[in-house]
Amino acid sequence: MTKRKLSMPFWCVANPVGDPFGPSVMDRISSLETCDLLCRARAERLIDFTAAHDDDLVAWDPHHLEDDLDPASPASQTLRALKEKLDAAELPMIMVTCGLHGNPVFRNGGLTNPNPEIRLLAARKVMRTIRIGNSLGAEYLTYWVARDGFECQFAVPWERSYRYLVESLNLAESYAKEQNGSIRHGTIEPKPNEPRGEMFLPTTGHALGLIAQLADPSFWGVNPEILQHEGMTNLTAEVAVAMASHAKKMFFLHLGNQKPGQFDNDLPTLVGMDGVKEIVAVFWLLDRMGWQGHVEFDNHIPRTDTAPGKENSTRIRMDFIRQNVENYRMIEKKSRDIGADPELAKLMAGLWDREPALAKLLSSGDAAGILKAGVDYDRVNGTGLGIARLDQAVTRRLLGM
Ligand code: GLO
Ligand code: MG
Repeated sequence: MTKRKLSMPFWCVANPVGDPFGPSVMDRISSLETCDLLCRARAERLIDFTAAHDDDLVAWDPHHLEDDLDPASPASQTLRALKEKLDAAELPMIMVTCGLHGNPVFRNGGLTNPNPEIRLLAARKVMRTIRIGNSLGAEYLTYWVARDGFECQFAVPWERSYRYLVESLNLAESYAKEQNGSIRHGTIEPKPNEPRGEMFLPTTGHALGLIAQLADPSFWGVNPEILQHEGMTNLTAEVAVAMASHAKKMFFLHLGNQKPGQFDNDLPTLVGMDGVKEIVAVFWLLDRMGWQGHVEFDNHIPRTDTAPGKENSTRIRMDFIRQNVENYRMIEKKSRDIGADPELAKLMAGLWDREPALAKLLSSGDAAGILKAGVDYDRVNGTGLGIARLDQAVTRRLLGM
């Protein structure tokens, strides 16, 4: 099986890592400096792609909403310099996403903001992001639900909010097609809460449900963020990725680590209290399902591991990229070893591959045949399954024993 392709976004590497209780520790770096670090990671063959918010690349000036169309603007100049660096390093920008969470004007939402003036600003910012993405060769436009949400339920025009979401995503899709550039698909990234108390697309299931209401569902897919976003409300990543991948809607995924039920931990891959078994299971099942997409890291350096100063700024950030990749490759190896293990395969077959003729009959939908088939209820009901033995055998391999 080939190694999965990996993407490291600008925002993860540039993040100077503050939290709501304390300021950033790391020195801030510019988009061109971030690009240099990513190009180094490409030269070391760590990553295959990168991704960015519009804001990670160039500042947004609400008084010049189409500054990217002026070749002499600072934004255009920076974008050209970034493109040169990425091209020289052979590092494709695979995804762009519009930051609708940072600028304070979007504090009550972007696409669903009840104020049409702010929705107009959001629409123009998304359109500019599409043009920026095309200029850099991006394939995907991602919509993360961000501040489209609420804290007070009576402050939401419920009969309009999902319409606003549908209209805005339809506009993004039709504008992307009209531009006829490199962006060919959109993805929706759900999240239950943070930065808002509640968000309009809390889970992968909600995002898939919304896609069915859009003008061109074939344009849209999802990029669940695991283990973080589903895990924050104690849902399991396995279910999210299996359902999205079964629907052929999981174009890529976001990866990091999370203790279930907590705030958005955004810990690097495999780092932290929990999640080893779950994440190995995710990639084991995605291999079983034949999922072909790429993995994009979405996490940040733990604040404990940051330090100020120029030399730290480069070394710690490069180490962060390396650790994410090394840890992902550990998961990839372990999940594939588990998938290829003959003893486990036998235990699984014992659970799944009983009565093949009957399984075939049920799949056929042949109602008359199904009505005629017999089952020995007492025998079936009188047999325990031994699932704990299978689980123990997996755990033994995870612990390397
Ligand atoms: C935050 C999200 C965020 C998005 C990014 C891309 O919780 O994971 O990082 O992935 O804005 O749209
Ligand atoms: Mg994410």
